[in-house]
Amino acid sequence: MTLYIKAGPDGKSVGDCPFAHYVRIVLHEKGLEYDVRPSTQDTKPQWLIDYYEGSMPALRHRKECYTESDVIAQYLDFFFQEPPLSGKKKLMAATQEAIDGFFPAVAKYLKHTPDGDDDDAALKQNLEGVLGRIEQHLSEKSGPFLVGDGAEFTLADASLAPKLFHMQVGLQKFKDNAINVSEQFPAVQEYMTAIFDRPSFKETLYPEETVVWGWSNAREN
Ligand SMILES: N[C@@H](CCC(=O)N[C@@H](CS)C(=O)NCC(=O)O)C(=O)O
Repeated sequence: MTLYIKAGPDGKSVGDCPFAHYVRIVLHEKGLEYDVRPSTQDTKPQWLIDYYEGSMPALRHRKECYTESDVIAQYLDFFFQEPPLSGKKKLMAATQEAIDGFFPAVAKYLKHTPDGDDDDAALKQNLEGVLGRIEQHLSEKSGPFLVGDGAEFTLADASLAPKLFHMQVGLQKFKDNAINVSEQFPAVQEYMTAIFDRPSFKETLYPEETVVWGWSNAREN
């Protein structure tokens, strides 16, 4: 299997894409071997541009290629069943509802400049609203994870963890920690501490500077 993902600042290292990180966590959880090919606009393969609009992450497996992180993750979970990472449909849907809109809220807030103006305050409030929903959802669990009673790690955790990491780095670097996650959202903080320590997360992680590089570029545009 070969995974094409956004490259970092040198054009060769693993880039700052939380969707690619999600897929890599799934590959790692399942103990699968794969080649990772960080790619730029100039180095991504022509077939990927011609047939898949250059979309990344893109997973090539045998003759097939899949794009969209959720599609890739579900394909991997279907094709390589151990350990199963899809919770019960109804429970997954309840979690999805709780985390819905999280990354768009993070992205809008981190991208916004100037930091601290009125629009910035509204975007911060919007993110706090979503975090409140996740806080409530996590508070109802007895186990550490997102779905059902929180006992099992699922695709929802693999997806959310990289996005929380972007939020943590971005809040610190660009927003002077205007949201104090540990005080305002203690269950989210506890979740972040636990999930960031999971081997599949740590072993597929890229440096914080890469996250800062990515958002700095986004903030210039
Ligand atoms: N909805 C897509 C989003 C993927 C995405 O936004 N990828 C970006 C980085 S986060 C990317 O690879 N950009 C570089 C490129 O397309 O060349 C997914 O879930 O896979």
